[in-house]
Amino acid sequence: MADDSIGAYAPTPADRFTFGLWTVGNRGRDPFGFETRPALDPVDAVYALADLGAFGVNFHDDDLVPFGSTAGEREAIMKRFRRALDDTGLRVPMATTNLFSQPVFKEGAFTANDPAVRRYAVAKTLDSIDMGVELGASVYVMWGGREGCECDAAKDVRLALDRYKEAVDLCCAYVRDRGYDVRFALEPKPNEPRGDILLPTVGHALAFVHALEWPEMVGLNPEFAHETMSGLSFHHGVAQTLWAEKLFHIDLNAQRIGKYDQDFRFGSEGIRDAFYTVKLLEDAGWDGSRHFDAHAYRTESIDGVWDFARGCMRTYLMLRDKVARFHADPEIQAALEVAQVARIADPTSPGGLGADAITALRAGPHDVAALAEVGYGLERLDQLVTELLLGTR
Ligand code: GLT
Ligand code: MN
Ligand code: MN
Repeated sequence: MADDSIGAYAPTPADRFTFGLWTVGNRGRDPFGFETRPALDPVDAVYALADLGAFGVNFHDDDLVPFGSTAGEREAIMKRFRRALDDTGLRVPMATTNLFSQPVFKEGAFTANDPAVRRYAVAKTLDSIDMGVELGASVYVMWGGREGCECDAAKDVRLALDRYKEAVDLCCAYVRDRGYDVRFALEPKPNEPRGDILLPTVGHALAFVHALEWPEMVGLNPEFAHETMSGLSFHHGVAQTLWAEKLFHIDLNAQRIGKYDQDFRFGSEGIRDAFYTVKLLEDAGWDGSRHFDAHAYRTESIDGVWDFARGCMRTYLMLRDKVARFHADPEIQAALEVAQVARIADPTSPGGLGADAITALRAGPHDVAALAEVGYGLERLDQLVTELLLGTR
């Protein structure tokens, strides 16, 4: 590619980009077709990601140590993987458990009706936490893909939420007991693989966290595709998560409203929402990993997988550059002034919540006619953002 801006958008570990072993290792299988790519050795993934300038790699227990491995096999795999991490400096900031692939979880994991399945799911998670901690992870994602149902008659949702809480509380108790430096991040998703999944949106998950035994240990891992599948604004969801001080992790990818969970390369769809998401994270000075939970199109060979990974990071950096331009652009700044954007920081009741302040607020004066006449100039502001994104300013 003859593009001299490539160097300017080359990622470095300081950008904190991470990928899952299951993302670059995705083999292109879908509900209608088999794998189109060979398996990727996790060690090869580590070297390739480090070469591309990533900060870290995340995994499910079964991505790294195949399900059913013996203790000896586990040890050998961990040793070899750790050597690759040490060799490259790549980090493991997050780990998670696969509670969805094996048939035992077909009716649920933490919220399966059968207590024996639930006990196994918790035990598998505790083993997996040990593995994550061994490799340095301090964020533990919980995506409950199998928690939910198709047949509503077969699931008491209120009791299922009791069991969900119990499972998360058990994991927190274990981490406290071991003295691990680990926080949990719940990942909402509305559906797929289940007809309806429990904790379907950021809002549901935030409300759930406050019912837990140790709410301070549990936050969220919102995913672009998952909020967008529900027709919701991802960046609004992330903003509310930040507001609640619960943004413990983030899954960046791309998705069109109304489709299956596409998990596309970041920025390949919904570029405006992607821009506002980057703006939000950067303006907030959020210091977590920029994790890409996405995978290459099924059409791609391994070269295409690395094009995909490069593309995710490069688009983030280009959008970050657009954010800086947004703040530096005098016309955009003037339009923000017309829109009174900064004034939302002024309290509605400068006198506070006391009776006198409320009386003063009610007394006004309220010049309703004059207020109603004000124009906010949002057509101009929004067009300026379009022009910024299309590269004409
Ligand atoms: C799975 C899912 C993702 C989750 C991963 C973590 S696994 O690929 O589609 O959204 O983040 O369990
Ligand atoms: Mn997804
Ligand atoms: Mn995800």
